[in-house]
Amino acid sequence: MSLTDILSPSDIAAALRDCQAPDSFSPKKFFQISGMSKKSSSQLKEIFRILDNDQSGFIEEDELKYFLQRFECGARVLTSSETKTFLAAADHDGDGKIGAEGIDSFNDFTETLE
Ligand SMILES: [Ca+2]
Repeated sequence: MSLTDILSPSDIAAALRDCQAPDSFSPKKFFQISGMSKKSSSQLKEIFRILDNDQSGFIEEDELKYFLQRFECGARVLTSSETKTFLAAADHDGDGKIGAEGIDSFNDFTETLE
């Protein structure tokens, strides 16, 4: 299973294009453009599993840093401020990583942008 089995490659490309500039990454925007915001909970769970590179059951800060590269290996890494903002937005229980609650956190990003 890879992300392109779940998401359309052209949507992924568009989402990556949108955040090419450092510090321009917005989780909500990325989820919308990539089509992740339209995925079901079980599909988001698959995506979570792919992002959890070491299969620890959590997405740690290190894995989040390489978030964009999971979509395309040539993509940039997130800056430390982007990583921290993303983590803070998704880490509801404050343990410094995105865990079981992360699926719900992902759902937060699927809310419509204002
Ligand atoms: Ca992990």
